[in-house]
Amino acid sequence: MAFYYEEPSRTFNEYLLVPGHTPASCIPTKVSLKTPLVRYRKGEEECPLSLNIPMVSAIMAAVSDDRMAVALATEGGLSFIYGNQTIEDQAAMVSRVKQHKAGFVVSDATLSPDMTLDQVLELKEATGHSTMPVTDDGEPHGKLLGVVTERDYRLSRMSLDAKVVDFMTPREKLIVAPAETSLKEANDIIWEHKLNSLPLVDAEDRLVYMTFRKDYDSHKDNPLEMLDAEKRYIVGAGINSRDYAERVPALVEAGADVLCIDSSEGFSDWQKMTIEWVREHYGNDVKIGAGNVVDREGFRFLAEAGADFVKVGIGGGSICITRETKGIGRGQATATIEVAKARDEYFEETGIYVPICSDGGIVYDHHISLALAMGSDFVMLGRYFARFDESPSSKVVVNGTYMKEYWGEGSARARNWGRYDLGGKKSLSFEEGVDSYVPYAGSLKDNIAVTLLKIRSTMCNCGALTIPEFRDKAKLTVVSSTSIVEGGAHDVLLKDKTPYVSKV
Ligand code: RVP
Repeated sequence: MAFYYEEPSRTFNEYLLVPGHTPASCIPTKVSLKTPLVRYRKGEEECPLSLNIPMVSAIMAAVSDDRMAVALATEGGLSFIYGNQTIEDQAAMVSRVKQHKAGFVVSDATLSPDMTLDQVLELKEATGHSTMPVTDDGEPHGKLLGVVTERDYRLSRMSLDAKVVDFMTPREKLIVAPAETSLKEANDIIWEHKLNSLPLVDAEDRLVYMTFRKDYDSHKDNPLEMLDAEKRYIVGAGINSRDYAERVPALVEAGADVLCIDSSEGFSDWQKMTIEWVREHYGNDVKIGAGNVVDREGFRFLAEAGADFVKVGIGGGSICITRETKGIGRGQATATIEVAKARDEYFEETGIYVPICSDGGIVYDHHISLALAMGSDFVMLGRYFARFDESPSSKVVVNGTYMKEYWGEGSARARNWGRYDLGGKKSLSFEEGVDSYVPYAGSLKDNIAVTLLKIRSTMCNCGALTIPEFRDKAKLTVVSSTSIVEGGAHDVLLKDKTPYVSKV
């Protein structure tokens, strides 16, 4: 006979936090949102890789490319570059993120000496950069021959056919610094010589990085940046359980800091085999998360298989129709609560803490707080990030309003059938996701600042300054459907009738 759960499975919207005592010392600016990303022996060692904010962006073509990865790592989170693309393209995206050192830029507007003024203007228009290094081969790491800025050409007097070599500021007139120069030293040189930029070169005079006056300031403004030992941004990448023997080496070579098996349902031998392959070839050096699961058994299976973190959630994603098409899934809150208990139980037994990530179904900012209170170490979001300038999808006008496109990995548009693969030869597929629009919301930086302030404020309402403390102190209550109505604006005539589009 089938097993029946006694309680219905619930979503985040059915819960509220009951505030606790807030000591005077407990204020939002003092809250730390640092949280472990990968397994470790808690109490005995430091977690080898932690997030500075508990948010990662979804492994989706509409969400996580290299641009998103840099923007989110700057704020203290992490992106998993989507895997539904060729191995070469995905590795190239990872490598582009790793080439960004905080405050140091690999030039993406490099000129060769025989280019024309017309081409300079075109590149300026395309990249938005007006300072362009000139190298012998026009590549970002070629031999440095000069620099072109707006001060080097006069459009009213010069022919558009003029060659770069004839109007650039040549190498001998440039102030440069060695590649090992620290950001602080570079900034001192910039100030001392009243420069706007400073090229860093290696012993053969090849260009390594450009540093700009403004980048030092922005680096100082981002104290939570996720950086590796060489001050490069930390980045993750999605993999599948089919081509890992080729994909994983390419991603590791490109510098991915953490991998995650991307599958709609992860309680399977395919995931175990993928993790085992990684352990056999890389030991514990390569970090790999797995999922998704929604119960204790699923968690145990992946934790015992060696997963570095476990993702939780089936069918809760905003673009996901898995529950409708296949009838599998579980309310996201219930799944998170049960898997968090399983994680704690596993820790009690083994001394090993395997972080969990609640993935999908975050609609409001306070859902993130609820997920953390319920035991999630961090959350994965798709819709949330898809709305920002930095997401790879197009911005379009729909009925007079700016929207961004957002489609599921199981939609006909993505055709990421591998994510839903259950082995065997596949001749027929069906959709488990939709293609949609989400309201355009502006820059990631501005939005995430508000989201994080709300999370920190909620934590203070519960008297907590850290995520573990929040989890220990949280008191959660299920709310009735009528009290959900009471929670919104009610029994008043709203002056502003525009729908509340900035739902996060
Ligand atoms: P959301 O943040 O609610 O938009 O959900 C994002 C999550 O939805 C992803 O991290 C992934 O787990 C899931 N997803 C992605 N594509 C699809 C689909 O097409 N069904 N689902």
